[in-house]
Amino acid sequence: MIDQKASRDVGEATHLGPELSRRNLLTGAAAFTAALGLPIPFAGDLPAGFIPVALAQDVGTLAVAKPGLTLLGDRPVNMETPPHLLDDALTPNNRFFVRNNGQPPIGVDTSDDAWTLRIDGEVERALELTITELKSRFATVELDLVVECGGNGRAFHQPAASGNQWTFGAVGCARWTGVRLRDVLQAAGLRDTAVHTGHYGADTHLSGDPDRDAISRGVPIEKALEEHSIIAWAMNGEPMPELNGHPLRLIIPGWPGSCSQKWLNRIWVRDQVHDGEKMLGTAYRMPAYPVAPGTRVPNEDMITINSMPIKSLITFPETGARVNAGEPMMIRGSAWSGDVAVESMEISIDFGASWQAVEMPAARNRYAWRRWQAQLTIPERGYYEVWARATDQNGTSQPATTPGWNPKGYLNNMQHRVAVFVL
Ligand SMILES: Nc1nc2c(c(=O)[nH]1)N[C@H]1C(S)=C(S)[C@@H](COP(=O)(O)O)O[C@H]1N2
Ligand SMILES: [Mo]
Repeated sequence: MIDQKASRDVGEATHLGPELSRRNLLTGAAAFTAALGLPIPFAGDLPAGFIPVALAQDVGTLAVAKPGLTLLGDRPVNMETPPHLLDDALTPNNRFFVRNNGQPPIGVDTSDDAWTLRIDGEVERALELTITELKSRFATVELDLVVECGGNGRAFHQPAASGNQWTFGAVGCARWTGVRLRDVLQAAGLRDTAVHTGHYGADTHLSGDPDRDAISRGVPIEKALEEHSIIAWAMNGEPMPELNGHPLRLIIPGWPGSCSQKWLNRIWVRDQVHDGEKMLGTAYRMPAYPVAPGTRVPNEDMITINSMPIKSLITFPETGARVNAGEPMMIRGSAWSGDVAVESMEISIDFGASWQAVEMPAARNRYAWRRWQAQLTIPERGYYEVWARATDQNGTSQPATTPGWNPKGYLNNMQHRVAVFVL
């Protein structure tokens, strides 16, 4: 199931070979269990120094917990979902991509009474809430929300941009259960000076230095108060996978996934734009003006990404599909966007020369992706491509190829194409 090239890259990237690199990552039965996604009934009998063979073999570590995902790296763990595995209205937990900047917390008590979230800074009264208190003090909401990494599509930037070489699959849509962030902020009482949030999680910096954060981003207070910004403890009706932030995370939909802090344990309400890890420099920032590919852009000309662009995927069929001429075939996919909602969806089978609108029912709530489908019959034998393009309510559509090169390769919302062999 695991992409062989991805597995090889893991070894190369760490210069240790798969076994050693995995040993760095995984220590103790709890970590093995998290990686495997299953309990190990005989864990106590596993000799010291042994790692489960399922993790030692040349399959991606942790990909055991998420079969079929492409492992981009294992320290930190990053894995994306091939588009054809995103063919559900709600992305199953074991198919939801993983983007880690540091090492997930291990050996920490994540029970509802033990885990705490602190709200402090520009508030009338700082709060320290357990998950039990979050659940009892605030109204529970259940929302279908997309999380997409700002670097999704980076792999297609030329010259190459450094960072994980995401293709199309650093995105998913799940049903999240939690409370509105605004309810919690209002319980703490926002002062007039509150302008921005700063998010903190329990994962650790790759260097092991406890004084450094793996990532600490934030959003303007208006976005934090938006009714779809939530603090979630469950994903598709189940506890979140460890890798996706168990036991508590933010979901700030429509904005880069990096705003949606995992393993959330503190929100610092700030009187200035948050300056935490990966808020400044080139991180999640774009040049303020279009630049020629490869240009060095001074830091003062970089602006932080907020709303994500209009985008869509073809999730069925898988690229390379074979069909018989004259036989009807289904085409399906998803469309989503940031703060400007999705308006319409079209597909093309003539390399973009002409487009036909497809059926796309409304989603359950704003910031969910919208599933679309069409039936196609291609009469003549040959090589075809299905191209898909979504348009938002401002009339902005997806470009045919990678738009606006930028130093870190963000915001690539080019059209998705799949190959279809008509026989
Ligand atoms: N604590 C913490 N939160 C985090 C991250 C992280 O490394 N640590 N990565 C962020 C980034 S860059 C993205 S794109 C999303 C990915 O969420 P997922 O791994 O559940 O798909 O989590 C965000 N939240
Ligand atoms: Mo990200």
